[in-house]
Amino acid sequence: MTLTQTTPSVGDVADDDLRSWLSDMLLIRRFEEAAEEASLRGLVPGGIHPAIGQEASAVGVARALRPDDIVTSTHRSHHHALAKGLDPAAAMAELFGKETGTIGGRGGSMHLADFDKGLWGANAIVGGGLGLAMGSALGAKLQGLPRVSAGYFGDGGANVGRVWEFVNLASVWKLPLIAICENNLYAVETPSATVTGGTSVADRAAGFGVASRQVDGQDVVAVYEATREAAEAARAGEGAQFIEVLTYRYRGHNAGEVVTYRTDDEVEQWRSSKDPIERFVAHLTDRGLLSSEQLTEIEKSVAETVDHAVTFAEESKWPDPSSAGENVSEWNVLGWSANGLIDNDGSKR
Ligand SMILES: Cc1ncc(C[n+]2csc(CCOP(=O)(O)OP(=O)(O)O)c2C)c(N)n1
Ligand SMILES: [Mg+2]
Repeated sequence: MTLTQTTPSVGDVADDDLRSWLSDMLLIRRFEEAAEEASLRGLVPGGIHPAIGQEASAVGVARALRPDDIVTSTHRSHHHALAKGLDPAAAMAELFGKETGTIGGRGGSMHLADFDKGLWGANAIVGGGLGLAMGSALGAKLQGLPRVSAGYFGDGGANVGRVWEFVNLASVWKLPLIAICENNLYAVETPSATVTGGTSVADRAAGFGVASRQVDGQDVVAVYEATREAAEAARAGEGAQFIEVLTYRYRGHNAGEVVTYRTDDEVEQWRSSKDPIERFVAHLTDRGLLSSEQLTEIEKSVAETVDHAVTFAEESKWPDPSSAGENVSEWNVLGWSANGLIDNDGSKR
């Protein structure tokens, strides 16, 4: 297990691309703020889990992957989705449950997906998304496809058994899987330190025989470098990879949560000393790659995109209730029995 803490160089990334990383992180922050406001106004059925503070974890990973690589996400999904290239207006409309959403308003915040963009779904089952990524990695290996699959889960996910079943088999079968633990220190109101044995999640993963790294998740460049190294190894047939991303969510578990389990000082400490956007702005500015005019331009463009996304979502129509059964199952079955499938008319298959 290696710890990447300092900001390494990204010499081979074009200056424009680096500025677009910043643009993506700002887009995520403004999108989340707007989604949170909409949620508190009652416009988002089911509520949301904002990822404000975790922007670098999404952008550093997505930018180190190829567009046709696969990402699977968690209940806290908006940052992963936007970083993977989902259209912000369609993503916002999905949160609002509208027919113009990425999956027609049927899934909402915890089921954002766009197969064309390589987002094989957010997943509300803690630890479940990693299983989808593992299946995608197995498929790629069986079909001889060059893609890698990255599956996110949280520090809470790191304490459920299924996560380690996925990591173990991906290790044994040498699958092109990158398992990414987004350790934001809390699972709802439970501090990770009070329920997590061992020295670190990354060390725990190393015990399964996968190459494992722990990275400063508030440093987009460090996240990018760790993911690039993992993706190269996985693509080269070296087998499953693991990254523990050390990060922090500024908001409560879900929008509107009354936070009683940590202090305002703790949040302020992270925000004032480690904010991923402020750090990257400083990094680009110090290297002479970002002027204040360019930053203003990026902020303006992001604000327009998010304003448009909210207006689009609000003005879009609800899905037609009569279409509720479409795309649900090609078998149109009512359920399973011990003897096989049961059709809607009650007959067995
Ligand atoms: C199998 C399962 N158990 C419990 C829950 C309820 N639940 C939703 S989010 C969550 C905590 C997840 O914490 P973590 O994995 O650290 O992710 P974070 O919310 O910090 O991003 C829990 C227990 C669930 N969705 N699925
Ligand atoms: Mg957590």
